[in-house]
Amino acid sequence: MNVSEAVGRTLVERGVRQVFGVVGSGNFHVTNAMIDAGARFVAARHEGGAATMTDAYSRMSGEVAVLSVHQGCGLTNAMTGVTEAAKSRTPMVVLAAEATQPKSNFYVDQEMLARSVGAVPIRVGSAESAVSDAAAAVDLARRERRTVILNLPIDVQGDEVVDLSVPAEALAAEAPSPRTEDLTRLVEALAESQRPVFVAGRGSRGPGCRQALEDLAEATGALLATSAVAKGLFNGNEWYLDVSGGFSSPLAAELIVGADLIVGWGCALNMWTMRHGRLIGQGTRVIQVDLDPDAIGSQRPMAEGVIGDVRATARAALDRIGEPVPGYRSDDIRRRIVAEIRWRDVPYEDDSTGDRIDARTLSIALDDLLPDDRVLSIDSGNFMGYPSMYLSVPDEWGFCFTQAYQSIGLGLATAIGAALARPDRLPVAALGDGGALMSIAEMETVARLGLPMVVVIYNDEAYGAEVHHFGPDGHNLDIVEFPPTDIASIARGFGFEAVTVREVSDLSPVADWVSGDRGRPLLIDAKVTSRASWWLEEAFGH
Ligand SMILES: Cc1ncc(C[n+]2csc(CCOP(=O)(O)OP(=O)(O)O)c2C)c(N)n1
Repeated sequence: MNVSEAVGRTLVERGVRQVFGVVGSGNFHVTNAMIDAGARFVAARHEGGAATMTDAYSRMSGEVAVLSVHQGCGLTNAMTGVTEAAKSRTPMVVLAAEATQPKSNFYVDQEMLARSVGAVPIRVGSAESAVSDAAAAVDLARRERRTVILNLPIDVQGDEVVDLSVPAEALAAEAPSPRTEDLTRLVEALAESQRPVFVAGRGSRGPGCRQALEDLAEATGALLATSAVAKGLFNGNEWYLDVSGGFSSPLAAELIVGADLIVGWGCALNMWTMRHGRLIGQGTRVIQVDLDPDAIGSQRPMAEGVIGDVRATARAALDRIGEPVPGYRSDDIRRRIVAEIRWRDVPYEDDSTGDRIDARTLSIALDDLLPDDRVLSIDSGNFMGYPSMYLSVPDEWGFCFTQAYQSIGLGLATAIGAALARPDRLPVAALGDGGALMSIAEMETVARLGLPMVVVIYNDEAYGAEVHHFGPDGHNLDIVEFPPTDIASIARGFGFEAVTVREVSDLSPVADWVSGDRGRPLLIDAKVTSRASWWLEEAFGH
């Protein structure tokens, strides 16, 4: 067996079941070796798409997936998606063929590329180390939640591997228990607080975290919220305020600002989640519980830290808490949450024109039409809050938010990866026309895979975020506005069913599609009215 075959086989033996990629000469054999060993391969039409599919699949399945790319240009094409994954600490492996001779056309310094975006480079050094290098890439990704780039030099790929025995897996160290003094500080703060709010982030998506946090919140009278990436985590809990941040409904924002203690659980409490700090009231104490010491205070300098695993820390705190107290929970607040917490219950002035539909009205209508058991993926842009706020999701595995790099164009590939990770749910992709056209090649992938996906385009025929950023200052907007594009016709060309929507009544084919066999994906080209969204206004200039 040669190095390519041994590396492919080892990755699968280490637990990889899903590979995405674009195949060229340098990754042909290794990809086939993975398929021969039992992995499923999905060909994307652009490495950027493949990278984000791998990221979304890993996030929504909890497995380490692999992205397979050609040397040099295959990897550079993938780098935006790889950067998003690395910033999000997505455990995945980028299997990159590598030209090591600088005179090769395909040569770039792939190790430096990896480091520049926060991914971890590993190189398959020789035939002797090939198996252990491949195993180490999966172990590191899983153990430390890192995006690993496994470089596979062309000049070692054909060498004979003699010893195929795979080393034992280096297991993750036990999650650290919080230090006694930190735990005491947390417990005392909870005991002193009259109005605690828990904000759960990415680090709370793990097994048992929800229950541990709900139990502690119950005992301390805390209200519950999440960052956007953990949206849905506390669904069904009557004290869940939904997302903290730009997407917070007015009631959620009011109650978070009114807290006297905010505890971030595996949550950086960044500018989005805390609206640049405006969701933190005067004198509110802020505590962050996080495995990563570097996360403490990185976004909120005044935050106190507890280094520890979310579940273990919440459980340990509960053991020390005395009698349950009502805290922030009252009948009045319960009634208000029922009546006001959902965005669709917040009154708004519908600015639909008959020719164009208000994005809020569109989103509410879709929320009613589409089955609840869905996995929703969101691209970036001015529109992004509407699907995030008005379309409900069943739980934290029903919302895939690849926004750590704030790149447009990742939403469609996100939806493909999420769809494959959660085949039991209806995949929904919500995109702007700009992000959709940037990534449109992957519509072929959706159709080829026969995914029963709904793709919704919030089409304002512009880079709306830029229009609303620069428009108010009177700048010439020609460079960010576009003539109409008939995206429904383009989608039909790829094999979608498609509908153009200008008013709610145009959505009736969506109901037919939902009740039909969903044999082909559905694209909704919604011509929306456009207004500056407050969640982006907050970010302008950053
Ligand atoms: C890769 C990338 N290029 C450029 C930008 C800057 N940018 C942010 S939003 C946006 C416009 C997005 O347009 P669209 O997808 O139509 O959504 P809209 O803002 O109109 O709702 C652009 C160009 C970016 N974030 N990412």
